Amino acid sequence: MKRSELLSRIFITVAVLGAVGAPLFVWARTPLIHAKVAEDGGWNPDVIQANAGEPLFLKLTSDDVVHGFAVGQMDMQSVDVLPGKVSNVTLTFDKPGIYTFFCTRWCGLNHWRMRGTIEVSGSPSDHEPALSEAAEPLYVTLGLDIDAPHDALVIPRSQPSAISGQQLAANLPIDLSTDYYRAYSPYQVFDELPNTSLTESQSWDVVAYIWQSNTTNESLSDGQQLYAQNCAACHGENGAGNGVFADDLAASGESSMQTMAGADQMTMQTPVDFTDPTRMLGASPALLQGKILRGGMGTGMPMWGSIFTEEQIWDLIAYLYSFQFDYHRGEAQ
Ligand code: HEC
Ligand SMILES: [Cu+2]
Repeated sequence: MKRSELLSRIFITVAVLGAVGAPLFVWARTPLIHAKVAEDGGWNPDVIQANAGEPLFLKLTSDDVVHGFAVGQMDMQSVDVLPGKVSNVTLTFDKPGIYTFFCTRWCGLNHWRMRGTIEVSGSPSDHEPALSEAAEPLYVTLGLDIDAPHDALVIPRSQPSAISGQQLAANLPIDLSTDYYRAYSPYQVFDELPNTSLTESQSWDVVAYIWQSNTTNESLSDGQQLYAQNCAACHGENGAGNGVFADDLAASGESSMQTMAGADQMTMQTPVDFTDPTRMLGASPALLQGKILRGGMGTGMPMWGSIFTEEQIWDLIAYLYSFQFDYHRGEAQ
């Protein structure tokens, strides 16, 4: 056998071994990610590197209670992370960017703080825009101060009915467009309705109809699901601000929550009561979107901008208004 032949044979063997071995090697090298409740440190490690277009292998285990794992703004099934077991996850990211991974099980008062990031480096060849280069949020475009009080000065005496509003609106020059709906609070719309012979309660019915026109059944039920999973523990199953964690949240005081930069001036608050018409009818969809995207910056309201897609946030908002308006979904449609 000629020397060069031998060399190339060895080379091929190594290459073949390499092809088979590399994934195994990567697998064995994949560090175990440990989950613990936020008070004990949350995810460790909490920053993970990946490359766009290449599979990322993750191994997850819990050191205390049952947690869950999902990545924000990605269409993925959440994975249970159990004590004493290892869950395997393989993810592939199309777009470079900073992704947020988060716990999906209510593991305690600070559950929502269990977040980490996946830094996905991109190949410049694909012309996909990187993640989180989303357009400027609407509240910024509109110049809204989302921290200012926004009480409605007039509230309806009974729950406004979209169905009766629909009949009343038939001959009115009203704007049903999404742009209009998103930019104004129900109270502002009520206040600006064209001067007619409508009574106050009829005017509110027309407002309810405008809101219903911008709400689909699908959006409502998606919003309801997201709400039950992510918001009810603080804001309450029925939106009344009395979730199982509401009292603990207030009692937990400032120290544990105020870790975000710039949060010093803010104080802990009780979760907003979405059934309160003064507050909710004075809030535009744009304002609610801003709050949900950005969070309260130290008030106890988490930020969700890196978790939900824009559509999911609009679904949540549609659902929040359903605590105010009578849509009579089943009967009307
Ligand atoms: C850990 C508790 C907690 C969770 C979970 C939580 N919130 Fe809140 N939320 C609060 C607190 C406290 C406030 C009041 C302080 C503030 O407005 O910043 C608040 C305020 C808000 C407001 C502001 C309303 C207004 O009139 O200004 C909106 C909107 C809101 N939450 C939506 C949500 C949605 C949607 C979810 C789920 C995706 C959610 N919240 C989950 C605690 C929570
Ligand atoms: Cu958890």
